[in-house]
Amino acid sequence: MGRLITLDEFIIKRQKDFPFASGELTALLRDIGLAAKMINREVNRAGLVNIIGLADKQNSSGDKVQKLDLYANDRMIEFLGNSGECCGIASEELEDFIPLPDVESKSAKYVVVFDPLDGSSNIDVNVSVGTIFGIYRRVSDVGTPVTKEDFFQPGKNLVAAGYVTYGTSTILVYTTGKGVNGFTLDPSVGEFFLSHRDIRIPEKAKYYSVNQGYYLKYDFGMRRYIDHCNELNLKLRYIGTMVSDIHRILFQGGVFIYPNMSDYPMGKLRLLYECNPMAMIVEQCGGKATTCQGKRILDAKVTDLHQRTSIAIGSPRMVEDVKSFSEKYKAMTVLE
Ligand code: AHM
Ligand code: MG
Repeated sequence: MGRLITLDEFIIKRQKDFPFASGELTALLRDIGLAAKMINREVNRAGLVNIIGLADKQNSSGDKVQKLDLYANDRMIEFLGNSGECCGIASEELEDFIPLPDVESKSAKYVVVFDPLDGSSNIDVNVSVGTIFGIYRRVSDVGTPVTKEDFFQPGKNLVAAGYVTYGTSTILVYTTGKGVNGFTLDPSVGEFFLSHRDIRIPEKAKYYSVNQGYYLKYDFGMRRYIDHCNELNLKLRYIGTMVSDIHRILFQGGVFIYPNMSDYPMGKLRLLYECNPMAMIVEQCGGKATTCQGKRILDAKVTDLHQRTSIAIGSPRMVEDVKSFSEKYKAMTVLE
């Protein structure tokens, strides 16, 4: 067996694969890896240091403590802001984007979008959560403040995307458009090591992942698709953290669906921070990511930083089935 490869070594080795290879994207990915280690440390200590729960609480020593998702948000901003490679960020936790000033008069070319801690409803109960990120090249002129057009790019313009899952192990998975690789954190040495090379998603599988509790809030096509999964005796797996559900699907196959529903007619999940980066990763693994009506997620026009979309993502044959059911019952698509 060869020597273990660290995330940093791997990123540097792969730099030449990238069309604009100048080391900037490499440095940016490394900074995100560092932020992930900080977030991981805090996620692991959350129960001990009492930073779960609501913001603005005091801990037992009377210090003000921060909610974990805000902590994660701050670490991402801090590491990206000091990198000198990122000129602007947009986060699920912030209303508007933030332009970042030049660092040491270096003008950055990239903007980063992220969900600092996905799966917030699971934080307090020790169920796995994750960080999702996507990187675009800016479209406005280098050296000027970023504009909203830099963020309103379709997902197909992403130059890199990734996620970190803080589960039984902490795993960082990323792509720069040449396949997908995963790295597991060895906490004893504080390094991510290459553990999952060139991940490929199974064509189909015996798993489906959807919040079936909302069955009656879905349209007829979605209800019939769920009935179909039940008739086939497929196994339902739903963690309630998109990152973790999709991470499982990358290896075991299956489909993750967050449909349009009466409470969220456009779907609940965010296009920029959640769906686009995960769609790039899944497509790079040979999977598919569409709306529940079959439109490719990465082609969706972005008109709002917090735009929502429905999503069906995972094994290609299963994502196509979702579209077939939507088309077949289109005439009956009434959300009650
Ligand atoms: P969050 O970013 O506020 O955590 O919300 C997104 C999460 C996803 O990770 C998950 O798939 C979904 O919301 C679960 O929603 P629900 O509880 O409605 O099924
Ligand atoms: Mg989220």
